[in-house]
Amino acid sequence: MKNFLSVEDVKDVQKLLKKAFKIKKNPFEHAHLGKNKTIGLVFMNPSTRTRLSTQRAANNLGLNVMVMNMDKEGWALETQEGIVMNQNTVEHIKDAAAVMGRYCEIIGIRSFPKLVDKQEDYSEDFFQKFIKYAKVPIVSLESATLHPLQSFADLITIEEYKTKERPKVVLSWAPHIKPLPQAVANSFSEWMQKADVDFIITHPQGYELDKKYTGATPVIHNQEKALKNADFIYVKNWSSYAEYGKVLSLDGGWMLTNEKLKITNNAKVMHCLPVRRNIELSDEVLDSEHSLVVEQAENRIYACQTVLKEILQKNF
Ligand code: SN0
Repeated sequence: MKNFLSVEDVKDVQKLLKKAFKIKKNPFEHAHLGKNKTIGLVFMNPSTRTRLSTQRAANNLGLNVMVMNMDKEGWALETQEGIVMNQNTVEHIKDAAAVMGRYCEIIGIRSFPKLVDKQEDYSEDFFQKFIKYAKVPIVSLESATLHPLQSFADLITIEEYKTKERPKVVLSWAPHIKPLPQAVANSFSEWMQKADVDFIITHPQGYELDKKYTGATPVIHNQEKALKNADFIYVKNWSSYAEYGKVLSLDGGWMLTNEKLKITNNAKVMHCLPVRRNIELSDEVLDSEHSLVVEQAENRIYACQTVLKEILQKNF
């Protein structure tokens, strides 16, 4: 693996999954692989699970970790080419990325979309420039459009908890008070299409995701119909892609409740966290046996460790 930005960077998802289970069973098998090597984690936005699980994964491989909260402690970065920097940005990404590439063997980056200009966000300009100038492998810690380490952890979790060969997995939109990225939903859709599952998406009209990521996945606007016989329900809010970055619905009827779980196949409920309780998901579901949110979060370590190990071993 040169970079890990999307499921497209993975040659064989099933093989990678097997490697993740091996690592989970024996997390310190490669404790010296990262000796004398350093991973830098660059955050342009907040993070809890991604930050901690990546540090833990790196530690398990013997890597040194440097964390840069660029949004709070770094110089404001300019991304435009040829610009006269007489405004608020202090340093050009080409200079900052080039320097970080000399300090680190691997760099992880989190950079959310601004949710104003679709073209700008979906071009992944920030990541592309970092790759170009840092010249070391780049791992996405959530980009404007995708969150592959989350999706890989989600796949590991589904594999662990499935009770049949080919479970039904439903991505169900949930309400939220503010506009959120489409990244988690885009990414989950990409990974589910490479998994041995029956995958469908349910959301209100106007919340269609970019077809580039959902492909031929069926979309049902009636949530109740979609949830019928579901084995896994992945709950997530995202803002509109068509009316870019807008909140089109605040309909509380889309929140998952125990009542709605009755029509499922005793479904397990997933969410990447952080979750707005009693807006996206009810307490009764989150605090019940149905919830897998903590298990998912734990698997973030093994998803990340598998990817870092592959990069260190130059296995891609
Ligand atoms: C991010 C998102 O992409 O939806 C990160 C998820 C891993 N979530 C948020 O920004 C939640 C913010 C909030 O106010 O609830």
